[in-house]
Amino acid sequence: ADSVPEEKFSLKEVLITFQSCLTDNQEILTDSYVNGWRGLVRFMNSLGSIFSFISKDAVNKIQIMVTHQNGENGDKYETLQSMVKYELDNNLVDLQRRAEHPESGCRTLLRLHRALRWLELFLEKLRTSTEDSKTSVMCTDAYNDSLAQYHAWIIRKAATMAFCALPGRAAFFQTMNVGSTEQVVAMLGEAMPFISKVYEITEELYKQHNLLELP
Ligand code: 1PZ
Repeated sequence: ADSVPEEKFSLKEVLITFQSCLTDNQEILTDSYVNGWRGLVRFMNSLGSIFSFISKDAVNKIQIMVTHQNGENGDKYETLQSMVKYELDNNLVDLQRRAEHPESGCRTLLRLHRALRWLELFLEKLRTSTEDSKTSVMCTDAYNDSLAQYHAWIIRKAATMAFCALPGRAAFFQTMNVGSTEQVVAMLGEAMPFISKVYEITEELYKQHNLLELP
């Protein structure tokens, strides 16, 4: 009788989580990063079950990161920078092919990092879109310019089909639960720089250590 109603949430809170990822010395807190992804998954689930094959994979990767964070050496996973150092120093990353460490924090986070680029592109398209813009087209374009290159044909096909089921722009903005179109656009304008910053810092970190192609 006392079932808790599904709490209404706003995408604003989710996007703001990415702001709290950044420390004063430009490191990225793993915990906030993973929390940001939890929020994105919740949002995606509210769009319908057709997206569940996508959210399942994201949940799986979130879970792998949580297992690292809760493990014996969890303190080494406090920031992405400390994770990279720890896993590389201790040979915990499969560099050539997946072998002893198929679930390293580095390779798992790289998948989320690549997806964050899709998010950045998609949100920017939404922010600058007009009334007659189609969410499915914006989503597909963002995908083709980012994640698609890392996905096998069959996944690209399934993803592209799922995008066609996205609600139209007006309904999509409502699902974000931020308010009027103007408020959505303003919120995106505020949140985007943080997402871009987090993306850039991670990209640079992975580049420095030659980790951008981890299997
Ligand atoms: C709003 C609509 C949602 C669109 C989401 C766009 C991303 C489409 C990704 C489709 C791929 C899902 C199937 C799983 C693929 C995995 O093979 C890859 C590589 O991992 P590996 O096989 O190497 O372990 N996984 C990924 O690329 C991570 C995908 C995470 C997607 C998270 C989307 C978050 C959406 C937020 C919504 C606002």
